[in-house]
Amino acid sequence: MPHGALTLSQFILRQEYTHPEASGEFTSLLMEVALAAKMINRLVVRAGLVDILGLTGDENIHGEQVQRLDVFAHDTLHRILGSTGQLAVLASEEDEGIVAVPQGERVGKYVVNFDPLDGSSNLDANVNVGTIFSILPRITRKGSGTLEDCLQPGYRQLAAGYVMYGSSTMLVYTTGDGVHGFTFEPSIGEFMLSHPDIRTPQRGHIYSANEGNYQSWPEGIKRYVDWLKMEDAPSGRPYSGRYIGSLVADFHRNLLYGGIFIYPGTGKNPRGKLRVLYEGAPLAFIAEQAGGAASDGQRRLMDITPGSLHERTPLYLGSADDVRECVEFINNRHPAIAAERRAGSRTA
Ligand code: AHM
Ligand code: MG
Repeated sequence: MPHGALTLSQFILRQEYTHPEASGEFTSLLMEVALAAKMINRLVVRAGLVDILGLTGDENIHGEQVQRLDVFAHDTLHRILGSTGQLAVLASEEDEGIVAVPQGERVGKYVVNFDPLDGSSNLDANVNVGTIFSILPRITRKGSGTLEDCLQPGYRQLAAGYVMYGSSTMLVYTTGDGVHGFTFEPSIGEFMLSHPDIRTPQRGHIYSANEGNYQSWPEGIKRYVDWLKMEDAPSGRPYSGRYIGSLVADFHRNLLYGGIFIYPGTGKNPRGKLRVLYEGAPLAFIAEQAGGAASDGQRRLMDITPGSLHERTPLYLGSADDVRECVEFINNRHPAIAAERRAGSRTA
């Protein structure tokens, strides 16, 4: 169906119209996320000018203290979302504990967990970075929200999304009714619907992993990635390796083209590097809504209830067939392993 030139706010309002269960409060919360994204984008696109103009660093030209971009992103989201009156509590990668939100007369109904600027170590090289967010209903009933409100499994998410800042800045989100992508048009300051109802291919031909960690990967992952590199035209192997090292950018490319993102436990990070609450769960929700899948190797990622805010998880994320096969390798039950065993016993 042609969608014409729809802005994010027009699109969200139409969704509200066709899905009366979506409350106006919730809609405005999404709009506030978009507003914060525009403010973060404004600084991120100038990151290369830091040394010349002193936009971030220790002091700006006026002698004022200025912030690192990831701290700026955190503060912007905190300030904007915190003032909506709709939130019980926030959690952010940039803060050890939960982030309190002032409660007005009405009790805030929602919780937002976010990674304000993921991949920020890539900023100096002008590589895409992103904001990831996850919106949950609160569990506690009154007063300020608590840790319990933040520590919910991914399947309870009401919405999740990311903003990718780069050559063009995009906001991609789901409320459980498909995945929709918007491209920022700077001249009018609006996110425009550019990717309605994104579907990820059932199987891709790309794997994304930091192969520098190969030696300390679990055996199953080593075998899986070795297998992906073997020539086999019917199954589309060998796969192409593509790894930016910036989760939102790697995920976004694979969402559009198909493929699998792999970050297992390593020697340095035995439980994986990425965090359940504000990296794994929101991207898992988007992947599933686009027809893909996400797992920690044993469980559906969205079923994990983290025990702490910054809990890490192994992450296998992307096209459904690829994630399924990866999990089969991890658990020693992929048909290729059985075939290898049979071949081995014949030659023994
Ligand atoms: P960060 O939250 O400190 O920015 O780290 C997260 C980033 C992800 O964007 C990316 O997928 C991953 O770290 C890359 O890790 P590595 O450099 O170990 O490959
Ligand atoms: Mg991060």
